[in-house]
Amino acid sequence: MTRQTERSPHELPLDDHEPLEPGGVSRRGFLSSVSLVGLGAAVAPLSSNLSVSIIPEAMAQGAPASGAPAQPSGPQALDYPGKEKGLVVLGERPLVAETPEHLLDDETTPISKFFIRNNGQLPEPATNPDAWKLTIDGEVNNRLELTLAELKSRFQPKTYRMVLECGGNGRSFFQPQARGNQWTNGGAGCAEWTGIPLAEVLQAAGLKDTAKYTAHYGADPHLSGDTTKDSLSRGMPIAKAMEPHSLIVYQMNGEPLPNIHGGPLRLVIPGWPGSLSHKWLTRITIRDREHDGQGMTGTSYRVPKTPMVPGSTADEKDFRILESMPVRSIITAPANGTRLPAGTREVALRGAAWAGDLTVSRVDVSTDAGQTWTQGTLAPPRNRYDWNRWTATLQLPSDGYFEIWTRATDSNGKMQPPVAHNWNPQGYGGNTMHRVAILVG
Ligand SMILES: Nc1nc2c(c(=O)[nH]1)N[C@H]1C(S)=C(S)[C@@H](COP(=O)(O)O)O[C@H]1N2
Ligand SMILES: [Mo]
Repeated sequence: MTRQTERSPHELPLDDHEPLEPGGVSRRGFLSSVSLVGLGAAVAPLSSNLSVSIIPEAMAQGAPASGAPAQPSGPQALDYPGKEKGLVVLGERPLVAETPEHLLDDETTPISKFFIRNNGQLPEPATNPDAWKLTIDGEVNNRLELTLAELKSRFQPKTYRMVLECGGNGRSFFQPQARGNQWTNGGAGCAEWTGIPLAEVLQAAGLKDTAKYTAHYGADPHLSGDTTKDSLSRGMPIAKAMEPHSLIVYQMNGEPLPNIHGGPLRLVIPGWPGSLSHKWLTRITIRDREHDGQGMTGTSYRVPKTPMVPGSTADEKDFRILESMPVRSIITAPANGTRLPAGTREVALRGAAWAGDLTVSRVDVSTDAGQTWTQGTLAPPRNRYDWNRWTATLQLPSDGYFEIWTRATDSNGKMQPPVAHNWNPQGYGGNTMHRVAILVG
């Protein structure tokens, strides 16, 4: 299912024009040694015969962090039907792959570039999608059992472009290393989702006064094959379920929802951890209390209420469920590792920013490690929960090596921090400023 690139920095084929195929580096924490010797392995778009990479090891992407269980050295490019090879495999069992920031340069993330996160095995693709069944039960007056065909004919579909982001996005920026897939910023994408507002289906089922929380179930078998276990079963307060943008989705970017993204039917619950956006959705049970399914307990999708000593043992009583995701911005062009011609004094940047349930109020960029900042221009979102595309123009004082930093600020005035904040064992909330390295000359 995957292909290992297995290239050392010096073995890159000269005809490889992929701008940022990472190779042969071990990914370290964001702030570990920053060195200019040939540690990274980017192929600069403007100079395919560049012999050394300009990407400091600390900024390289794609390999497991040091201290991770033994894996082949070097990143593994995804090899999956319909997916770009530039996606980076973070895990094979279950299959998890992230999208390097420079592949998030499209306004709407194409399916071919959209990240993949599974907790269990992939179910077989549905042979008759319209016959797929969804059950709504629990604290409702009328238990519903609807086929996808009935769902489509009984309710009015809505289409919104919305960010889907893994709860662990940015995890690799924590030190000491947090447990789980070592996402950089690529556990996110922004697609057009078509589906039926969950609220309308819940209204049709008739919520009882006791209805408090949802519980989501899907068709993906547990990794172990144990049929008594769910690979994942998360839920949310009824108020979030009733938001107009919480959708039961059957189309992605206008196409039938692909199997790898939960087709034929999934939830998309924007702003909150991606784990609520249940794939291969078969049942939503309404509960009279918080859900306790797979992924709801312990320190899963939870953050400390009071800051803990990084690396220390968690007291689970001190944790709360992670709800809205934190503000984040990424630079999508130029790619990390780009080499520009000598004399270049102006760089046009493109990027994206989003802020969970909130909106983005501004994006700023810096070329001097945050001593001075230049404000970017935000394009308006199409609808709530869409990302903001942004642009900025930077002046460079000279040739040489620069790191471009970006930070977004949310509508509550909170800004991305320079280092991952509020350490927790499973590494939620790592929304550090994004950095890319460029070399002029
Ligand atoms: N049934 C099911 N739904 C699931 C998951 C899963 O493992 N099983 N993973 C969740 C997580 S953790 C994320 S981040 C998103 C990822 O969606 P994607 O693979 O379409 O990008 O799906 C969510 N829905
Ligand atoms: Mo996730």
